[in-house]
Amino acid sequence: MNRPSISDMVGTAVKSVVVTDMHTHLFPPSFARLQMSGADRVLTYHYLIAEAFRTGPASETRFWQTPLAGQAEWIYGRLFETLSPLSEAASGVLEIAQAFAVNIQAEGLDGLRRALMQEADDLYVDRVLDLAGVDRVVMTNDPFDAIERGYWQDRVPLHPRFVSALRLDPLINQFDQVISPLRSMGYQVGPELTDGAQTEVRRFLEDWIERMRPVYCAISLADTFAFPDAGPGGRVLESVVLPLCAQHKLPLALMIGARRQVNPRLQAAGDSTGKASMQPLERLCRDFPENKFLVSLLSRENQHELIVTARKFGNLMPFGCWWFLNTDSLVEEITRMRLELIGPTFVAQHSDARVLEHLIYKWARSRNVVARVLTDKYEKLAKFGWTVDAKAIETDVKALFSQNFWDFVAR
Ligand code: HDL
Ligand code: ZN
Repeated sequence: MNRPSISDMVGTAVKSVVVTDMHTHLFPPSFARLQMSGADRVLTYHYLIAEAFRTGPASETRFWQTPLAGQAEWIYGRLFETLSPLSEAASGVLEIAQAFAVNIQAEGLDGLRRALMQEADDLYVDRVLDLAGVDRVVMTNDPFDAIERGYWQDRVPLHPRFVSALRLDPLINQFDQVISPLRSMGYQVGPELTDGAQTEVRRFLEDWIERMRPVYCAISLADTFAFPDAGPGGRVLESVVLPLCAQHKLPLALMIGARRQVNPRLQAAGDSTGKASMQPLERLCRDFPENKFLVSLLSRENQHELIVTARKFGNLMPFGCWWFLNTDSLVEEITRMRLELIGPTFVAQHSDARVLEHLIYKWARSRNVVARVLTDKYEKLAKFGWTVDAKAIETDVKALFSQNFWDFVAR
């Protein structure tokens, strides 16, 4: 078993594995006002907005007042015409263009506009998911978003390759701001989190679990997340969300380390990262053994200790290389660490895609990096006399890109 033959087997398995993308911000075409696709959406990805504002003086106010097409043209000028598109997100635009046979240097942004579909229909969605080798995408569904809430209440049809996840950020992080929307939806809650109010919050969650049928519940949390916490969010988490998730056998995804709006002028592009303590996570995994936790941390400095924590708790499933960590070099570093410390027992990646066509470059990159790392690891097994065969590699690769997730969320 030499390296080239191992590399071929790994490459084939990783290239052909059908991925479950277990955390995205994508919506199906039936959620028309929230669904994002097309060249102008690709170019105005908030990652690219942040990068474009580094290329010289510019007014954020004027940018936000500019219509979408103008925003895209400005970003294109700054990131593709003045300098080379060397960043992960900028080069991702080239990979999307290439997938649609667009020579963007020759055809420019209009060439991409002609090739991509701004108002995606189900056929286009299937085409892009197939191009990316993605079977199903898990959404981020926020019942506190009035537009999204309307689609669910109207029972609009859901494309079969879109799966729901119930996002709870406002309830846990801004409880005072959800009191009014909850009351307007008919739930008797007030500023005091009385037993009665907790019962009503639980009824609210039961109703949305029934409506959305989520595969997990999710919360993003700041680097300063503490547990237990005497504030309303901490009490809702401990007294309502955890028991409810346990009862429904719903994992809770904890995405920790997001420092929101460090630069508000950049809006969605204005968030940053911070190193979190592992202790709240240890307490949750230890003291709530009947709960399951999907966990992703945003700080590079947290990655090793997350994996060590995962070695301590089987109800902790590390997932993905989140947001600022989704770059070739950091996906490689994190995937190596994970394989070396917990073997193929984690969810290798999620895309966090906001725009449909993002799936194409985000998954192509992750496949390449994971294949490179796995080849090294299988070559080592062969060196120690282990028979490395295609079937075993396929099983491991499927586990990393899909099966570990579905096994973990199975009820
Ligand atoms: O909170 C989250 O789910 C993050 O992924 C944010 O949406 C972030 O803006 C993002 O898009 N990261 O990729
Ligand atoms: Zn996200």
